[in-house]
Amino acid sequence: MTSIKEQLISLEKHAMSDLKQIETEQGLDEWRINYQGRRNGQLPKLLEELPKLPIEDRREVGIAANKLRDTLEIGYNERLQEIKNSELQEKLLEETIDVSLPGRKQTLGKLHPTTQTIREISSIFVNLGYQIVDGPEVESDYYNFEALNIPPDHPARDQWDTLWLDYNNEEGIRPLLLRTHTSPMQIRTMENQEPPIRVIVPGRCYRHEATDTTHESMFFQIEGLAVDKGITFADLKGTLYTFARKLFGAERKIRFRCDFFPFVEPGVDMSIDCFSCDGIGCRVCSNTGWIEIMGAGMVHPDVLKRVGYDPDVYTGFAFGMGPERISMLKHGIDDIRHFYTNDLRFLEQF
Ligand code: YSA
Repeated sequence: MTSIKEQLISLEKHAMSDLKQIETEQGLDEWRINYQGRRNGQLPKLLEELPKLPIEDRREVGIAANKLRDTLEIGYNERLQEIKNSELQEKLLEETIDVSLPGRKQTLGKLHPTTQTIREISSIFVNLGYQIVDGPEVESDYYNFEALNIPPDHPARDQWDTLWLDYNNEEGIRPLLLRTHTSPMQIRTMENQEPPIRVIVPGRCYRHEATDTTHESMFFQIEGLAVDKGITFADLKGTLYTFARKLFGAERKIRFRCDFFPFVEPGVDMSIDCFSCDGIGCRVCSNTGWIEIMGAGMVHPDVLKRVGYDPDVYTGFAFGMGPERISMLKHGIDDIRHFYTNDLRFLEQF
């Protein structure tokens, strides 16, 4: 039978070899209970044999047993520290940031193509001395039609299919509508200031349209108005020539043809020679060689009178264009509905 001393040596060997295999704090606690646990721990169990030894051996075995207890305790603490360190190491590794990875790309927003066109057009007029003004989208019948020489039942109202508002006007306020064009701002501007006037009015308009490739029920217009002493049709032509060449290129030819708008006299539509085919005729210009870009004219004397200006003293010109249509021409966009369907494949191209 092996002596207690030999058993202590063997116990130490096993305990220390087991200790090396332990990877967790829980495993370490189990190890401690196995070797040192008060009730069934291997060391206390072995020491139960101590009183049975001859008296002269007890002291020596007692010293060896105490030494082993210290060894196990030191081993336990060292291993605990190692485990804690390796857990920390793992945690640090988990939290490590790989600075060699490329940064996350920030997607920058862009201006909507209509806004880009409006800004481009506006800046040309601002450089010509025009101010940008804003006006209400909900208008009265008076400003949208009557003040512009379009009384009720005038056939010209048909051109502007109107969205009327269901508005209960107890005080007899004139009926409200969504403005069909930006021209009402001609009246509002003239009512509020004295000449000289040079303004442009970019803004939303609404028409009860069946939408198609060139018509939307909500679209933008840019109105222009210049009123002063001695303004003539030559000023209108010069201004609009300058604008069209700045926007479409210095080599563009310009054509004016008579057109009818009740609030101007004379009225014109302005076209540029097709920049796609240089006037030969192609799909962009419907084989005419010309592209119509706006309506314009000399402000009608009755309109001037209505806002309190003397038409014998003051004259002026006005114009109105659709920025989406201009954008379509510039970029070869074949359907106006692309502008407002929020399709990123379209929007990201601008
Ligand atoms: C004319 C003479 C002036 O002295 C001043 C302004 C004007 C323009 C006038 N108020 C007007 O609204 N004319 S318009 O009905 O021909 O529209 C002008 C432009 O708005 C068109 O050339 C087109 O570019 C755009 N537009 C009209 N209806 C549209 C539209 N764009 C998209 N969808 C629609 N439904």
